[in-house]
Amino acid sequence: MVNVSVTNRIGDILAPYAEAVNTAMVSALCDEAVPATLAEAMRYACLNGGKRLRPALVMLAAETVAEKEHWLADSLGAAVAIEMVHCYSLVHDDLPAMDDDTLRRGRETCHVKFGEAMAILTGDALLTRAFEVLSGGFADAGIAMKLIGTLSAAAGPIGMVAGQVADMELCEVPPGDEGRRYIHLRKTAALLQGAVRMGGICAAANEAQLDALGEFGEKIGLAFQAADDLLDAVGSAQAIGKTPGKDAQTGKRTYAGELGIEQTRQLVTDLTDQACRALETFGPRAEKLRELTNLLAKRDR
Ligand code: GRG
Repeated sequence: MVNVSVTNRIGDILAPYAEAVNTAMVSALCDEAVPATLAEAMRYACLNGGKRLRPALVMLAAETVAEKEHWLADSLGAAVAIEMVHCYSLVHDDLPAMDDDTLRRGRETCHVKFGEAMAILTGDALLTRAFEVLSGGFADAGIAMKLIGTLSAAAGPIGMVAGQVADMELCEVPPGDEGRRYIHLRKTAALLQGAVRMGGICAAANEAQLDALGEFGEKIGLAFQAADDLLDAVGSAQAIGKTPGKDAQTGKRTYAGELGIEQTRQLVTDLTDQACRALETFGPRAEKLRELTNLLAKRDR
């Protein structure tokens, strides 16, 4: 059953960030020099109802570090860039050679709509444009460099790509808790952790603040994945906008599959508490981030 009040409240918190990011993405994806079909496929992959969680985390983290009227504008380039990377990862993850899925965000996956070659190139184009946005989007070149370093580490061969390689059993992964943690820290948590660290960088956070955000990002990332596993195990295609039960069918190393539903629910609660504790150093300024974290533990999409 859909938990309307949780979904609505998450929507209320994310809405102003999502709106700003959607508008900025439309202009970042509107470039007459890009071949028409590629441009259409890039827009299809990005402007299609994602929650915009990662960009919201960038901007919420910036607000958590320091009070300033214009954080939304000052961290927007970082927010757009990380959402482009996320959208690329979804397009590539859905490909026949990877998860081979036909449904994403409630509609046909990019390769079903545009063909496999165009979907591969769409992912390539989104990934590279993300770094173009970062390199040109900040008056302070030092901040741009730190953002580029953080996003490439989170998304690349020690981050999300490593997680995907492990998830697809293309490298050796230890059995049990250790292996599962290895996969999910990289496949999912790395980008969420990258998001909050990028927000901290935009707000000129000090090392201790970046560490606290990093700890928060790791815990929320693992909680998010465990909650996603629960949705895959018990959710409906209509609610989650993708094919449910896929993980079990394909023998994926999921929390729900390996720990069972009840233990996974408890894990989501524990990781959510740990994430909120990591924010203590920010006091009341972290309230919105804490509320979102608690709501995400109960999400149903
Ligand atoms: C192809 C390098 C490469 C990596 C793919 C993102 C990913 C790694 C795989 C997708 C499958 C999956 C379940 C990943 C875990 C991360 C996750 C829960 C993604 C979905 O994120 P949401 O719920 O999606 O924020 P929306 O559509 O709302 O943006």
